[in-house]
Amino acid sequence: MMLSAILAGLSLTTTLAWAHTSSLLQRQSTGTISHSMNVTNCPGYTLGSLAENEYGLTAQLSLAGTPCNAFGTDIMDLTIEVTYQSQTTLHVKIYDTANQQFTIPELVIERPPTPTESFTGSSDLVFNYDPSPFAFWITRRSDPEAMPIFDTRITSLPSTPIPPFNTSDPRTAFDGFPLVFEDQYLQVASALPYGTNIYGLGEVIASSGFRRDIGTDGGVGTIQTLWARDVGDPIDQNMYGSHPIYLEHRFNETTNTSSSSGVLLLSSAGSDIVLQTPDNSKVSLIEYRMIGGILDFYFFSGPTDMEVIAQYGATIGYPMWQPAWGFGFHLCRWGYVNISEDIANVAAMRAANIPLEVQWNDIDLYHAFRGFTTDPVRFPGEELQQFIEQLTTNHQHYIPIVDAGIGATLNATDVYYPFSDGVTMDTFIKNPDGSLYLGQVWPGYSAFPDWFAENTQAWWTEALTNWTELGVNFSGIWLDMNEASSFCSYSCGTGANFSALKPFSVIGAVATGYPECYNETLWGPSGNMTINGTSTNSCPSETMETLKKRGIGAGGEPSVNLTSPPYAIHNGYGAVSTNTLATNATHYGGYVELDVHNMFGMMEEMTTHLALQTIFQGKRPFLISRSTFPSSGKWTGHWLGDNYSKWQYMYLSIQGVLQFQIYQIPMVGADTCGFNDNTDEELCNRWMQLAAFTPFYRNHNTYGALPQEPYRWDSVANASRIAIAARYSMLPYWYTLFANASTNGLPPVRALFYEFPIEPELFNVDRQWLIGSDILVTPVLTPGATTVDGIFPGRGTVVWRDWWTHAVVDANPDGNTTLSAPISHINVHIRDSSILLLHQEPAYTIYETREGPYSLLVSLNKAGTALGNAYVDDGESYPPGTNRILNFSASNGELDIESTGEYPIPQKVETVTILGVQQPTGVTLNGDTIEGWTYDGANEELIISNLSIELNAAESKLCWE
Ligand code: MIG
Repeated sequence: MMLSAILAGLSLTTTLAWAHTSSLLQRQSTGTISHSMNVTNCPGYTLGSLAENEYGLTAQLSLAGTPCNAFGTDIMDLTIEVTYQSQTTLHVKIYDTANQQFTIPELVIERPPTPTESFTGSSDLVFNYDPSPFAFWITRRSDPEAMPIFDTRITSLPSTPIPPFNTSDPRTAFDGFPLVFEDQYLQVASALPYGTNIYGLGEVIASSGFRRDIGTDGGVGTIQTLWARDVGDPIDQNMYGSHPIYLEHRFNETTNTSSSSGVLLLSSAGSDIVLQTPDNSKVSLIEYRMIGGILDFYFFSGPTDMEVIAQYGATIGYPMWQPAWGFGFHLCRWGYVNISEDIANVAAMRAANIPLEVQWNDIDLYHAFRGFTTDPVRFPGEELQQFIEQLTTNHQHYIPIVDAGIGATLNATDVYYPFSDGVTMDTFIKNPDGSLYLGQVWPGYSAFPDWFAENTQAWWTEALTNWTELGVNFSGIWLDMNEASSFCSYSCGTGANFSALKPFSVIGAVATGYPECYNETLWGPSGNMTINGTSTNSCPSETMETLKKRGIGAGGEPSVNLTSPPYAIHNGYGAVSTNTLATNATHYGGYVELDVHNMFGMMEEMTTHLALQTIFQGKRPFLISRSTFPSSGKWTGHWLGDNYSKWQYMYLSIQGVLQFQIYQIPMVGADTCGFNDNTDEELCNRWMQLAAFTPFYRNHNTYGALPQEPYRWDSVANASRIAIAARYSMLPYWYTLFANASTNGLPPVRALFYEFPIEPELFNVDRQWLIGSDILVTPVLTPGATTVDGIFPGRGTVVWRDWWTHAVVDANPDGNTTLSAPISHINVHIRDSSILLLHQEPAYTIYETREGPYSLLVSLNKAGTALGNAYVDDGESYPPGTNRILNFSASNGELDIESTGEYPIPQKVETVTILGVQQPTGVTLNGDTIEGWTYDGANEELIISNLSIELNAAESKLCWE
């Protein structure tokens, strides 16, 4: 079928009338309260029927007394399953034995398979428990006496009053931390070392910085709410994504050692996660409060920060492979209102000689704000097509936005296939009565894809495919509004005056099919159908085992308050349905929005990624998306949302980039120069430079703000050319780091302490970061500055050299060093002991850059040694085709290059720069004398040029003496 952008009789001005409510900090009214609202009397559980097996154990937990029904109904019978998943990962799952509570289906997030060997006697982590009252704790096998990594035996600790949601909220401080497992409220808490270092638990912009605030004596440091929300980058509130994973960097002052661990609570439930340090207790603690689901914990043993992050990746899935071009510079704004502006923009970038890899369009592209359309007047298909062809010819790319809400048609003559096909193919979220659920987004009343529905993948792939036929030959996709955002609350379109849109009458029938394993006893009569002799309710095949086992969640449970759960999470908008879908909206399979809300973005990312794999056979998709969840990195990258053109937000973007490395979504970056408000020359100058050293590099601006493309000011143009050239020369390094992320889960961007774990002065550092282990970035973050203070890790043991001049930094070993930082200059330093493969001639596009020759940069340490490696492939194939691994090592005046793999690298290494060399007398390559070298004594720099080192050769040897 064909998509048509022709929308008969539709006025283009009607749809902006709704106020965007993102500034409304309306609080939730708690409604009728029939619960005790206190956990003081919650009885906890008793463990019985313990059965050990090869991989761990299972047991039953029974409620140990009178139900407290604090914020729901206590569940009497629980099952605990402990699985020693691997050497490093321990899985503890506590669920209701009846399987009514929502559990994330395996089809949505693939879980690690059953272990192939037993780790019960050998794993790094050990599960310990008390049967009555049931409590568990996780220790390191190597150090059983140390304070556990996680420890729920803290019921007697005094607690600090958690600030209530609002002053009339009847909830008071909880007096203890019993294990509570109710249908609408789950609570579990663990002791942590006093004042320990916690990172993660976002998405958040934390006023405390990258390191989370754990509170001081008697204080609550952090209430992190997880509830996906469309909101312009607030501080210390819930926002777009939900990541119930933390990294603990535990430092022992006495022994001067550190060991890190990680904890994932794999749940999509709306949650408050509280970090606090109770009075006089000499411990800190973390407490989870969830409004549904089960307790599905994974513990990671580290013991390094990098290993914790990698182990988390091994559990939920490593990040997708990025196409090389994705590392280019991206340019976007809301308000390129016609194709001429795109064309002019691309030309202006070229004229200013500022590399532009990807031109983006925002919703301006759409006809009447409807996704998968193009405006026939402002973006005529043929012109758009020509424009994109021209980009393609120049090795540039185009990315359009896709909004989650699908505009509903207005009347019978209104043609819009993404909507009408969605209705026909039954791909939209429903009201509880089975009618079409409608919210409001830019196009007006809008339906929302139900990513659980059977036909959604086919429908979505077709919508994207058809869009390319309209001339939108995109190279990648930008997913927005997928919290999902709706500018009204509850089912705001239902009952609206649409002459042609009567719920369900449009498709003329009530749905008759039901999900696999539909249980009539639990959920009522199904209108069971028989097709080909098989009941449509039956559990069809073995692969559906996990479906059979999992609970369907709140939708299937009696007397659950879907709209106003008794425990009010600290959602910044108040009620859980505000500015998003109604929490009683229902999904295919019987799931309710309340249970699956936090996964809407991730499921859209998965569906879109799979669609792009179909459209671009054999090529790596490129996606950037706003709302994320564990495993999102398998499908997408992320931008940090609607920040402000403020210095503060430029600084805050660093913690965002660092956080998303933990979340296994390493392709991340902020709207460079700032989104909301107008930017200025100085901020944009600094920001264009800063962001060039973060993974996803895009300048994006809001509607109506002053233009901020880098060519708008000469100084910004200059600063951008400098920074982009450095970025493009480092591309082989970035690319290698990302290959490591996709194969091992290692984070490309690192907090300083990951590399220097026993230097406590680094634990709070989030004004600097490391790219891999070898590049240190120290940006200017304040206006009017000509210097910047930065710390050089290693306490004097590491030689840090300036990226631009190669001069050794005279670094203060005990604190900050003040560096010169005039406008258009960003401080970047190279660690010693490192060897980087670089592109020698950064060019206008990534393609042209990759076509050019290589160089090597060797930064020797005081002992004269260095190491490095590089992963090289064609930069676009999926699954990745052949590759080549280059291993570099230098010592005793010799640089060895070892090359393995099948991928042929036509480009040669033409220049080798070696830093830290004493005056040489001669240079040889594979035994042959080389003449073309120069030496700079001041920088101890040996530059050997006009080389032609063949990277396909198994071995090469460059010597100097
Ligand atoms: O309601 O598409 O975060 O990047 O420019 C605002 C318009 C919708 C929000 C995104 C922003 C984008 C804007 N969108």
